Amino acid sequence: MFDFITEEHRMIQEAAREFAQKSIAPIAAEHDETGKFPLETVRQMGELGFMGIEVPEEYGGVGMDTLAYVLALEEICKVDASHGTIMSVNNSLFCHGLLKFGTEEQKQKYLVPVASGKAIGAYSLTEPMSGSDAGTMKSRAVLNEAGTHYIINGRKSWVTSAPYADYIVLFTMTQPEKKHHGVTAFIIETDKPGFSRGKTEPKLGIRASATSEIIFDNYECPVENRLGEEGQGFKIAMTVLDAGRIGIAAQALGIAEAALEASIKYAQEREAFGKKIGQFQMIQQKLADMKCRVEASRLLIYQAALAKMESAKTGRRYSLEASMAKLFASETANYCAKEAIQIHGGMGYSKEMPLERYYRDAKITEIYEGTSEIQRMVIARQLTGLR
Ligand code: COS
Repeated sequence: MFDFITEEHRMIQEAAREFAQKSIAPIAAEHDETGKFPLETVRQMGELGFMGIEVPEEYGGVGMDTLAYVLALEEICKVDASHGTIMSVNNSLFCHGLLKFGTEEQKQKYLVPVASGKAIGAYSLTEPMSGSDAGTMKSRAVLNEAGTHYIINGRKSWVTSAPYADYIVLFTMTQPEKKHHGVTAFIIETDKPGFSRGKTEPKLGIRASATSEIIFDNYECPVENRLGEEGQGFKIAMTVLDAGRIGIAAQALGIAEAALEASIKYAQEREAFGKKIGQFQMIQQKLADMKCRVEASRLLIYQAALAKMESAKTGRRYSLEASMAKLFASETANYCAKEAIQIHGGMGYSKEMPLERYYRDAKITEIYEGTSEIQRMVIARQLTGLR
């Protein structure tokens, strides 16, 4: 039906499906319970090429396109959204930024190991007092007198994968008086003095993905590790988030589909009042509404992926398409996870089935990489041209 999806796309989708079912499904519940980071399976995902799908082979990736990325990510998230979070941050928020804005040296040194999955990448924008209002950060980078290093101080929060990340793309203020135009991006090596990790967040969902604070105490960042120009950081952060939001939409779609598939099966098997529950109109309505939203999400995600691919040629911003996909798919994931529990009744509420995990995991997709409120704001601003 979708002739833009090629044989190659189907192959990576199938490979991701097989890996997720064989290697992630057996450990997903346990990692959710313990909150243990799944380092072994993440490394295996790297070996399979899932950690740098859109990165050209010369930089350690597999050189495929955004459609390949969303198809693979959806399959991983259908089984476990935590693995998907780690995969999506590595691919979109780290690799995409390095690929688009990095120098050749930066790509060789940092993109190659992260895209090949030998190292883990992260992205740090949020601060304790700066979340949605990303232009108001308090952390600072000051160039030393010799002009060789930036001295970075401050605290960043909610950094996905930070406890295990080797490299982090950091956004911080170099010229606070310039507000958005005073933000600069840097590539941080996490094994250097002056860098430390704060508390790991205890989370409602995506519990196997590790999220922590990071702290900079006179961290010396060489000038050659600046990503882009001074003052370009906010645009880099937003451009990268546009890519990231397509990934989160694919993650949400995976969760929604898992919830729908479980519900269809249950509706076919479970009996009440002498009938299969799928014969009752109130269950039929839920299944029908879930299915429509899942398929509409898929179309918005394909549209956003195609817009991003086109943007590589034309430079046109795809913020509208990315935010529409993320908004709709994340609300669909929450809707489907909630309805799936209702269809399953007590079984849905039990930890014996993964429905309650889908429900907890779905919630974050409406929050991270821009809340639903922020997505609506981006969409409306794109429509009206007003700020
Ligand atoms: N791509 C390129 N440039 C962008 C952009 C994008 N997607 N979005 C904004 N910009 C540019 C604007 O064009 C503007 O540039 P000029 O000043 O040169 O005209 C600049 O960035 C500032 O934009 P704007 O005035 O719209 O900034 P706001 O402070 O109003 O913030 C929102 C815009 C709210 C959309 C932004 O702060 C945001 O996305 N916040 C959510 C952050 C987020 O997702 N956090 C989660 C982090 S990951 S867990």
